[in-house]
Amino acid sequence: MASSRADSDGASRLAMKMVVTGPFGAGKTTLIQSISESKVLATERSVSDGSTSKAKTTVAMDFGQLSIDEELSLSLFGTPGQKRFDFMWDILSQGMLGFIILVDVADEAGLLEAADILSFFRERANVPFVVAVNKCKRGKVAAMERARQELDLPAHIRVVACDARDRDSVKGVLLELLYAVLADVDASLPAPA
Ligand SMILES: Nc1nc2c(ncn2[C@@H]2O[C@H](COP(=O)(O)OP(=O)(O)OP(=O)(O)O)[C@@H](O)[C@H]2O)c(=O)[nH]1
Ligand SMILES: [Mg+2]
Repeated sequence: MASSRADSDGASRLAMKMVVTGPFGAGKTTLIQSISESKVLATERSVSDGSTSKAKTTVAMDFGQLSIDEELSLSLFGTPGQKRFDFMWDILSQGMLGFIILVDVADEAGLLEAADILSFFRERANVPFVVAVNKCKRGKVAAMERARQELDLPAHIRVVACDARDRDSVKGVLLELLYAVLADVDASLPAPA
């Protein structure tokens, strides 16, 4: 599941694979760029169909890294948002220990897409996930409630508000996910004899 390797600072840490997914334009690449300690490998291309004011979109993946402590680091894989690249969703979901689904609740079409994306990833792996809502113009609480409702989330699933452009805010989301993954690992360990 997780693999050991040398980080960019030369330290050998256990890397936990986490995926950042969500609809087109939600802010996945931005989120990874805000938090990654290494230069983000981003495969972005010009948006070709003229249907949006956004200049670039992810066509394969984003990759960034973050060290947690001396022993642990996170490998962050961002997915493309557009469904036509969903073969990459499949590839990137392999071996993930958890995922973040980033949603802009003001984007109605994006909300519908988010429900499909969430089903896709939940079907691929039974791993913990956190729902992050950003661009909360009408307030964080309302945005979090909307996401919980539209994605039909059970009470134990964490929903957090964030600004994907802000490092500390993104750190908060990743910590939520990390706690959920560690709790999951803990729960699956056999009880002491
Ligand atoms: N206000 C605000 N803007 C954001 C936030 N996150 C991203 N943006 C902006 O939203 C736009 C899209 O961000 P991207 O990071 O390209 O979104 P993406 O999800 O990677 O997009 P695709 O790869 O095309 O699916 C950019 O102009 C960002 O600056 C946020 O939390 N708040
Ligand atoms: Mg992107």
